[in-house]
Amino acid sequence: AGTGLHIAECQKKPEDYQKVYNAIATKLRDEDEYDNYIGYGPVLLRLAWHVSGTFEKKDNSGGSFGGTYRFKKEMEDPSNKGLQNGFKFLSSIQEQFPWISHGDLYTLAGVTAIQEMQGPKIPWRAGRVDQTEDLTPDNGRLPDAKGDATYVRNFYKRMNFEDREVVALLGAHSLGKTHYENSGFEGPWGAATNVFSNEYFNNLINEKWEFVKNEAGNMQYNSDKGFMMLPADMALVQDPKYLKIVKEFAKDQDAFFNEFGKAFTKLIENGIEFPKNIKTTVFKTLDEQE
Ligand code: ZEM
Repeated sequence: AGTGLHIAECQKKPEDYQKVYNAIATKLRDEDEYDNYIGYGPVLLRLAWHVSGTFEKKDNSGGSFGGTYRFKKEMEDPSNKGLQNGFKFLSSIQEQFPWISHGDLYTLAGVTAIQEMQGPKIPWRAGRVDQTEDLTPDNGRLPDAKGDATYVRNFYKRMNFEDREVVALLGAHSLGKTHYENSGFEGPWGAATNVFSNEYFNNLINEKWEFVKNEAGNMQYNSDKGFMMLPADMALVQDPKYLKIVKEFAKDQDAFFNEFGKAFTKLIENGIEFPKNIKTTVFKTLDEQE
């Protein structure tokens, strides 16, 4: 069902959102033992991507605006397995700042995670408005890890992304790991699982990959250093147009950070119209405030 125009509304000031940022960032530091000391950064980033990645441009349904992840159907989407940990992490933040909408909270948490893991600055705008449960998108809108290059390219057309943006967004896979219990895949993509970098692109082209059946019966690429790639990751080296961009980002971290920042902002704002009175906020990291 079409859901019409999504126009952002916002009464708060940038300082109010910086307070939310700081509360999330402080909790990230305090609860650093999560997932064998990876911390909550990666799972919060994945949550922000999945609440946004349901967007369908044809009828402007899904996406981050309505905060519908909080409803059972979306939270229990098999594609969202494991993200409940991010949701639980945010429940105390939601209690502390009851005025923030769910869509604003999820996307702001993703921005906080990226910046606190030393990633690029992500300009952020407030004003998403909670929608009712009937507007929760159906399951099945998030991408399949088994997809090839044609699948990945086609998938991201639904959200208006082109090759360079897609390759940049997938660079987030240098963070965190896959877990059997969530996705049927296992292992990290690289060594630095909670520091934002272009390691993913270097590993894609430099590691020796072997395509093997894992213990859950799924095919994944493993390297002798203990890293992994999903079939959808390997699509980026199998397709010549993607490969060219992978090579560029492997050499040039600034180019990657720059493209990732733009693409991520687009991802979390897809389908939303922001009136002129809503200012863009660039948050200070905790380090910058010390
Ligand atoms: Zn992911 N992703 N992703 N991704 N992702 C996983 C984990 C993480 C795909 C995918 O199948 C999977 C983007 C795009 C795509 C992150 C960020 C972003 C996992 C493992 C899978 C299977 C889940 C598990 O087992 O816990 C596919 C097919 C994608 C596109 C084609 C984009 C875009 C992202 C952000 C911009 C992150 C940070 C993780 C790690 C989560 C964690 O808990 O460690």
